[in-house]
Amino acid sequence: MSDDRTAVAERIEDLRRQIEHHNYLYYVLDQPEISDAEYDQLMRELEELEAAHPELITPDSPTQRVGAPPSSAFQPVRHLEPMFSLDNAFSFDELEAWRERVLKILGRDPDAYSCEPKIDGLAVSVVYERGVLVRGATRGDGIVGEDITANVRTIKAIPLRLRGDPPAVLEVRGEIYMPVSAFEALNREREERGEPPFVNPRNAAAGSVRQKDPAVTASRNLSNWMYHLGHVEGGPRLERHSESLAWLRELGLRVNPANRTLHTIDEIEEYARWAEANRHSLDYEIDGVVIKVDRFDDQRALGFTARAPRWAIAYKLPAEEKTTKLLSIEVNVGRTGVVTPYAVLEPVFVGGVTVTTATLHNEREIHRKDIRPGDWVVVRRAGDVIPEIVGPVLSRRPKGLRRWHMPKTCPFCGNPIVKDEHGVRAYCTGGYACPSRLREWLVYFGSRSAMDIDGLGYKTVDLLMREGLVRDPADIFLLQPDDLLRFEGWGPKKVENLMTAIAAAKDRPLWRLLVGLGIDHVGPTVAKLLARKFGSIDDIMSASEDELAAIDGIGPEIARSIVAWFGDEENRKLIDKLRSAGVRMAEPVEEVEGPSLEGVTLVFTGSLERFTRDEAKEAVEARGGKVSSTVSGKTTAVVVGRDPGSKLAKAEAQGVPIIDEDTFAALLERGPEAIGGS
Ligand code: 3B8
Repeated sequence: MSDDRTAVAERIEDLRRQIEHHNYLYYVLDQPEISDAEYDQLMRELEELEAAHPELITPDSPTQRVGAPPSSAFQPVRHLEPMFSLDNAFSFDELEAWRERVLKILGRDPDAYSCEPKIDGLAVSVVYERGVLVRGATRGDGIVGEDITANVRTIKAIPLRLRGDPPAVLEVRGEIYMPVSAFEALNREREERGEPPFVNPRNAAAGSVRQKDPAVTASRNLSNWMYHLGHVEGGPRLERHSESLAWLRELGLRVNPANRTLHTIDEIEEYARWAEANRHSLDYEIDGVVIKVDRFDDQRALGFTARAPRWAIAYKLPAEEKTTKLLSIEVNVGRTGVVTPYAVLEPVFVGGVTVTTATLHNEREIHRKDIRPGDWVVVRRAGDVIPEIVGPVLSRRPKGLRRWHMPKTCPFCGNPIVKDEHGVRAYCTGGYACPSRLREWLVYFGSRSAMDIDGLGYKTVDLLMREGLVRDPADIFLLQPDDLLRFEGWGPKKVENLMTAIAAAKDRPLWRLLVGLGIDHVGPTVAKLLARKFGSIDDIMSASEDELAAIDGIGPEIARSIVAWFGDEENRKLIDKLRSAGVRMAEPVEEVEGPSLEGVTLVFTGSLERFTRDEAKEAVEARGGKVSSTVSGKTTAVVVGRDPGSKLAKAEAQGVPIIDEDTFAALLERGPEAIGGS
């Protein structure tokens, strides 16, 4: 290596060490010593040097967190040691019963317990080899988890390289979680874009970790606490769990500073009370407290049951409930016209948030629980964002409260409200004229699950409706830059972005338009079935209920809803208007995914695990291949599934190649070369 290159390599290594050190100060110790700008400067210098010397890039470089391309599936990985879960105690009585069992097995009380907040996140196992992160995995079934290495690498709270003197192999377990603040920010963004919010931080964390594209995981501000030493080769001799936590911390891993080593059951119960009282001042959600026997030799003596260690227990905190006053019951009109009642509450702090409203589902539910406007009600937030009304406090009911009834007319458009055949769901009959329905519909139309028009959130929709620019989804495509440029805050750049997004949406696949139409029961799955089967809006529109219901995955109720939607004059006008606005109304001629199977003829016998017969046939034909029902000299191969029929014997007799399902899947992926053909 030339002197120059040696100098560059040294500088690169120096930068990496500095960046790791500042990550540690920031994420683990919570004591940054440099500004964000200075940190960015170090990263930039490293990125530039690596760009100039790509041969010096290593996977453990801090620039390489988002490296792997999106993968189609998570590979199974076997854990180095089984990953157990914890048994629960739901009361101090049950906690004391656990301690009695421990006492009985050990013949004495443990001299110390480790008490830890029980993080409500996603359990993860991370493996370091000679200090370098090589693998991240979910718990899975405890024996085999899913390989989420690419996504774990994007979480800055988890170091890519350990500090100090790492052992040859270290498997460490902990929880990936989404800080409450990050969760709230993420949901605000999602709502603004018209996307459904995550129900709680744990779902948000799990959803973020299970992303196919690591770049999405990277954008989610996930964090981590490590709490368990798994398989180790090398390293110091440790006698206690509390020592192992201190060691993990020295290695640069995040270990919760709220963990305590305590000695008596009274201290443990005090700790649990502390956790219950303070759970909402933490920036992570907890659902309990974990108590572990501290000494490793005691842990070994106690061992495991089939599913959990006997040396640890999770004391679960109860879901929080509060009493407040139900001020009134109001209604919302959703994108399909469904009218949903909700409770307006005297603000109450429960489950870490101030609650002012709660959904009430429908009128029947309100009567079943006998909830009346003016009641005192019990509100519960069980880890969910949307709080629930448990029921009224009848002993405190003021005199003369009347039962609530669904209004006869829509409060937004004045049109009649009607009930469905079961008398449960209520609908606004205002159609396109109902501003509440239109607002929700437009946001949904532009959302990522439908036409994916970036920038068409509530704020923009409200403006467009207020100014009378948009009265139905088709109007979106008629917008002109000048319509928008006159509004405050709408500069040329912002206008251009929205116009570009709208223009791109004209050419979305058919299923996205179908979803956007907001037909009851037609979400992405059903829409894709329809698009694949019919290929155009016109063919779907002219299909009968029977034809629709004959499709695998579409039942009579969905079929009825589709026919009813297209039977509505106003809806058909919308379709025409979308068409004239240049919105795609048919699938493009099917583009062949993967290699060509031209000239290949397959015969199937027996049942496949991953494909129905129709799917298998479709996959072959989409690639230009043929499927035949009889084995002949023209047969390229016979695909044999479970319980094959006589075609197998026939193939054997004629010397036709026989392949299994895996080979068939490989054939779809890689073409004839997968079976040695060309
Ligand atoms: C053994 C120890 C499972 C766990 C454990 O905060 C075991 O320790 C476990 F088999 O699931 N969510 C914690 C948390 C979870 C576990 C744990 N410690 N602090 C948690």
